[in-house]
Amino acid sequence: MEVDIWQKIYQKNKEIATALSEKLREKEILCVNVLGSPGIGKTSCLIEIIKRLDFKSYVIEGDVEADFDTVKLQKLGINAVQIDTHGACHLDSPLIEIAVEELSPEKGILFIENIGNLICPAEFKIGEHIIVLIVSVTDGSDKPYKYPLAFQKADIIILNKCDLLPYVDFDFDFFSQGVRGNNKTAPIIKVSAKTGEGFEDIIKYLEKLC
Ligand SMILES: Nc1nc2c(ncn2[C@@H]2O[C@H](COP(=O)(O)OP(=O)(O)OP(=O)(O)O)[C@@H](O)[C@H]2O)c(=O)[nH]1
Ligand SMILES: [Mg+2]
Repeated sequence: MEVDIWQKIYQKNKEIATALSEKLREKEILCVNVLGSPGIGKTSCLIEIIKRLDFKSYVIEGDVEADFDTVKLQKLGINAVQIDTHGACHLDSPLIEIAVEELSPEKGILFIENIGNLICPAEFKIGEHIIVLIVSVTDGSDKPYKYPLAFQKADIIILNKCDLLPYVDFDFDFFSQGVRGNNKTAPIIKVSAKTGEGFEDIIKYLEKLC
């Protein structure tokens, strides 16, 4: 019985996500689901990406509580809305449907910063066309081995905080072997949202999809 209810929830979420993704595609909006652990620089990377993009950008910010990230983006003139889940560890497609209505995005790119977590957000489709996974050199190089699903689902992997490489033990070869064990194709792009290094390749990648 319990399994049945979960299957129904997953199925309903998937149906809404598929319809939303089609609707956004029809409006020529690329929907990007941004995954990553808490504090690895999701919002900082989004700011660096959006300021370099030629396309109109929108952000749906997901957090458990608080709206600091949305306020930060709005102060920079970025069109952003906040979803607080008040405890839930991932966003789902009915929540995104409501936020999209509030944002009323036009042709361009809609980024959705999912809840900081490497597990549940990877399990729920939310209307995205692509998944961007952001990881940080401060997380340690073993994350692809410990949290395989997020790495399997990623279309592109951004390795952030590379300015800190001289100060942390991060083994890039071990990390990339772990990524390739899960995902043969996603590009791995090294960046620093602090220095702005590395973002050109992400812009090229996204602009090709628009
Ligand atoms: N040194 C360094 N610090 C960074 C970099 N990117 C982000 N930070 C810092 O890391 C902290 C967290 O950055 P955020 O962008 O808020 O991270 P987040 O993943 O959006 O965090 P949550 O939304 O709370 O999960 C802030 O103090 C940033 O200034 C980077 O490339 N290098
Ligand atoms: Mg954030």
